[in-house]
Amino acid sequence: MAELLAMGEALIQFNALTRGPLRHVTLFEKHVAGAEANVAVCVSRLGRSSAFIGRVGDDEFGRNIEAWLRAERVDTRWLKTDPGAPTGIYFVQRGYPIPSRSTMFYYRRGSAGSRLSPEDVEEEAFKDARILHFTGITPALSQSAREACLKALRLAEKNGVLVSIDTNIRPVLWASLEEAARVLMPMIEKANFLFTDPTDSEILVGESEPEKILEVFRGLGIETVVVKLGERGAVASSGSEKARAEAVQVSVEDPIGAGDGLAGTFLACQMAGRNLFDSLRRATLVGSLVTTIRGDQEMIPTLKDLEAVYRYYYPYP
Ligand code: KDG
Repeated sequence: MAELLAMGEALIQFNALTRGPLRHVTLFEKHVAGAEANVAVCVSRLGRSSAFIGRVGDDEFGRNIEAWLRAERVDTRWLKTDPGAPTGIYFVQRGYPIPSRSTMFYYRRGSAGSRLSPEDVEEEAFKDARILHFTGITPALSQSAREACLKALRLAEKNGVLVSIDTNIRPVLWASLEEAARVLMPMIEKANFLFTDPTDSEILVGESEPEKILEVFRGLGIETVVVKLGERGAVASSGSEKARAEAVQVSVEDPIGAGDGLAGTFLACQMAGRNLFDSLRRATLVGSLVTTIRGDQEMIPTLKDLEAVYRYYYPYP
């Protein structure tokens, strides 16, 4: 049985091979992505076990996702094939209009993944799990996906499974930012691990200053809060400890997926018993590595390679 249950929509990403506005791009590269799938793969590559709860279409992209997750040793027994809708896809535009940023264009409305529903969330999955993880994307997919999240939270509580939420607010998936806050806050209050950033925190609690963000969410009773700060690294607070980690300087090809690499690495390190600082520094490092190539998952290291790259950047204990 899996230690980490990730629940959400796995997608096929078409990443522009050249930078600039998509209307001038002729070649795209295909990747498996989706925030929660990224975390499931990350945790598995770092030597912990993970499973993915979700739906894909009965089509080539659905088969691509399932085969990829299996190859990454992610347990797919809870990944359903839905013949009634296609697998969701999206395109990545790189370096335009902001040179160091990417933009996502979704083609996923009514997708199989968005039809996730409470019946897909089975109690058996929670029996031996340690952490349930989803992001603010999953409850934004549809009413049934939102209900699936609520059921998962109930089952996590009943079975003593910790809850990890990454706020990941994707404004185009919500009717309004107020709706995002109204739906997400009651879920976030049940989290044991929270990953967020200044933009999302401003929407959720009206705070964008990292120390204040830690204070506000810790004040809601969340044990461990991590604030992702992009090129500035990350800060975290847990119990009576606080930690800060700088991002390492790398050449950015595509920053999408960095936050999932960070969250997955942090959770894998915590499951391995690492302390807050060691977990945060490795997590921030993987976040930086993910930005160096196209695709969300390909640069996530194995445990052995993580330690090698860690020693390279931090040679002195
Ligand atoms: O965090 C990266 C994800 O945003 C990307 O893979 C696509 O899951 C995705 C989404 O819904 O935005």
